[in-house]
Amino acid sequence: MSDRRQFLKTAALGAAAAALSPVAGAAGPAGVTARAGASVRVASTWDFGVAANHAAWAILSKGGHSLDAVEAGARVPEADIRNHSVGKGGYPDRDGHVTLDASIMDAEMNCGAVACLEDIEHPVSVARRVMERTPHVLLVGDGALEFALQQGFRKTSLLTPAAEQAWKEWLKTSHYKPAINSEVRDYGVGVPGGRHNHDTLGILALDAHGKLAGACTTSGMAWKLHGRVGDSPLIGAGLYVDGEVGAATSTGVGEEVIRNAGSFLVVELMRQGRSPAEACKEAVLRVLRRHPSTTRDIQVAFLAMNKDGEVGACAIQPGFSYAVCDVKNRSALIPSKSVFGT
Ligand code: SD4
Repeated sequence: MSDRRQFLKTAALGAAAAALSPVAGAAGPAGVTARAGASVRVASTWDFGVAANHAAWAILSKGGHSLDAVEAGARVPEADIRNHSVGKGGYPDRDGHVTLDASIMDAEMNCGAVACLEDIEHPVSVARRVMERTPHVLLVGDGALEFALQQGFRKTSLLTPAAEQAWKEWLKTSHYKPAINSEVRDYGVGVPGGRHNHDTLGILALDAHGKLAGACTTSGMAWKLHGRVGDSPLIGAGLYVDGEVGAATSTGVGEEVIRNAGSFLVVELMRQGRSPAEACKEAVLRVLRRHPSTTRDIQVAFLAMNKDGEVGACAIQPGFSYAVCDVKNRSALIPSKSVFGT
């Protein structure tokens, strides 16, 4: 834990300046020249976003497309069984089912999503197939599974022994109590505390062709009611991309993001001239203002990137961090500003 804190601190010091502003006339990676004023860059939510960014950067750095990059990035935590909030290894719902939500969107309003998908390890890739191979945007439950199998995805059990054990522990009390920033305490440190809530990988990228894309993937809230769908697969809530303006994604308690159309709001605020950080802050304040008594004790955070590659974020509570990767710094992990804290 202390190593992680130290890393976060030093990475932030070294990276903040480079990562947060666009590089004027940036030379793109691998000989591809980026649009003047734009920065080829990928940003992801939470500390597990660092590894996701590396996978995305492997594509962006060769001049590849942002849509491929965000899909590749999202697949990293989806396959990591130590991560109990995304993909395989995610904590199940109240009935013991691991149900996954994911979405993907490009700069031209093409988008696809799946919700409450079971037995498929990479929901983000199914979401992309929905986008590219159907006339629809969102498939749910059994229909999404049937579609995934038709598309050649293989069925696999998502409930790992560790997640099953945690669920059985929870069943002893069956007391659902969301905890703030559970992954900060839970992920990678083997401490069972904080497992009563979940979070999400949201990833945004700008490629050397000047194109934005985003993806969002999660196993949703632990111990949720079967069939509960959060913000992550809902275009405009957990993810929104407008190639003329910017992209946004969210993490935290999805219900609050849905009722405020959070990611759409962040993009619209950027359209009105706000920076990514300002837009995220205003969206967080909107969540807080609407329901002050219920939202002050939960976590909701937004991460945004504008069309020039400038990145910003804001959260209700301290503890949210986001990872930024670009040509200058591949592993920056930046503590987000928050309303109740730094
Ligand atoms: C959701 N935002 O499903 C996602 C992840 C989560 O608490 O559960 N956050 O609401």
